[in-house]
Amino acid sequence: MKEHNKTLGEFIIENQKSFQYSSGELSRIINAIRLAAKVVNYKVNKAGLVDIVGAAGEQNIQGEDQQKLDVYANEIFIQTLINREIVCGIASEENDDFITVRGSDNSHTNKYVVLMDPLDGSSNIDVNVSVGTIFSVYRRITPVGTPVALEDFLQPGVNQVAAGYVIYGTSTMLVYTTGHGVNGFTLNPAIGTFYLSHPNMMFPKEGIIYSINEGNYVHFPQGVKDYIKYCQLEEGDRPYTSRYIGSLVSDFHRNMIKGGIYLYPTSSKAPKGKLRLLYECNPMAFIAEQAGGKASDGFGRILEIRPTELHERVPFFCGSYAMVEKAEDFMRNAKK
Ligand code: P6P
Repeated sequence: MKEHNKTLGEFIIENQKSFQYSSGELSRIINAIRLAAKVVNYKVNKAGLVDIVGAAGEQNIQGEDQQKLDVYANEIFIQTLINREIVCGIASEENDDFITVRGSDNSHTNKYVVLMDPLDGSSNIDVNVSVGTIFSVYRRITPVGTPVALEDFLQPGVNQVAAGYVIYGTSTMLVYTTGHGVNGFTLNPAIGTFYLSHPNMMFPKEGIIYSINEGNYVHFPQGVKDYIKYCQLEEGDRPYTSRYIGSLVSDFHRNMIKGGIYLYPTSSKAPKGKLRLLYECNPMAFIAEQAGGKASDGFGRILEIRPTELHERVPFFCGSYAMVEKAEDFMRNAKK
């Protein structure tokens, strides 16, 4: 009899011995994400039917109009993580400051911090385009028993113990890594179970898809302009194909399966880039490297950047290894 596809729960149990810390801790983190993803998925799929679409009338720290689903997703992920008694702190794109989380015994004995973008690409909700949740997990570095501190969140990406994303698309998937490869699980909505559908996901070393908002072309650094012209050149396997959904999780996920590069460079409109280091670039970079890809700020490894602020932005070049290397070459040569 064909063995059924492994469920996420079975996968976690099978692999928790490879988690560098206590086995149960990983399960509680991923189980919290799993439950929250199912709840948010239900609302995202109903967005056109219930009064949950459209701006919530507030602005987040980024000065972006908060969509009601942003606010809803943020609350669901925060509450689910708190209830699992595993985190001592949470940082979110939607919250100006980090949240200190006490255990049910009012202590500060939980050992993990989670940073997240609860609903990335939310401006696409009203037009029925895929959106995603991105999360990043660290072990705290301040003493257990004391309140979580900003330095627990400002760790370089190389310190992540887990990272992943949920993509609410034509199907809903949870894709994550704990440093031992990348695995993708697809939700069967009829029974509310995630099944292992994409084991050991790997970026093709090369690809023919480049993802960038070319509307900003005139504002890009010369190296990026040169790379775009290289992609459009009639030579070898070029011109490449331009695919840009405007939803990082969707562009990243497609590029990881088909091969490609995503670029969000600096521009005169976004002098440090647009994407946030801690809860967008670092988790996606961890996944990319675990899948044999590469993630750079145009000159150096994303995961080695030492953060200084919770919501800091960095330029982001991420995807198939050879394509990111090529883009870095153009950035370095333009500097000469
Ligand atoms: P632009 C969504 O707001 C996001 O953070 C990413 O998901 C997406 O790739 C990017 O911004 C789109 O930004 O400036 O091209 O609309």
